[in-house]
Amino acid sequence: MSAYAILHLARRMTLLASMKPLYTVHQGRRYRLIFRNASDDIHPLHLHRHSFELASIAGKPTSGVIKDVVMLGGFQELAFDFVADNPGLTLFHCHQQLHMDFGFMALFKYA
Ligand SMILES: [Cu+2]
Repeated sequence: MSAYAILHLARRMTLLASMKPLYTVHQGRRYRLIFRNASDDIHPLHLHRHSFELASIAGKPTSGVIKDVVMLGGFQELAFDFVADNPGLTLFHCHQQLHMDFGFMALFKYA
């Protein structure tokens, strides 16, 4: 691992350690997250420690599609549902490192 990579990793770990939960979920409840991408960037959305069911993508309803990462295309909309069934801090984020560096991430906590 290069010195740059080590510094970058240390910076990310410091950032994650300093994050405060943005959303509170209740164990056993089902939540819908709805996204509208107002840019032409692609966002690989990832929810840690949980799977989610894709509810719609690009205006098309879906069911039975279980994932933990989904690509939100440029100027696209999507929605997914997840059940809060794994207590603990849970990170949601875009998988593009630059987008994370600009803050495209949120921490969920259980009540
Ligand atoms: Cu992104």
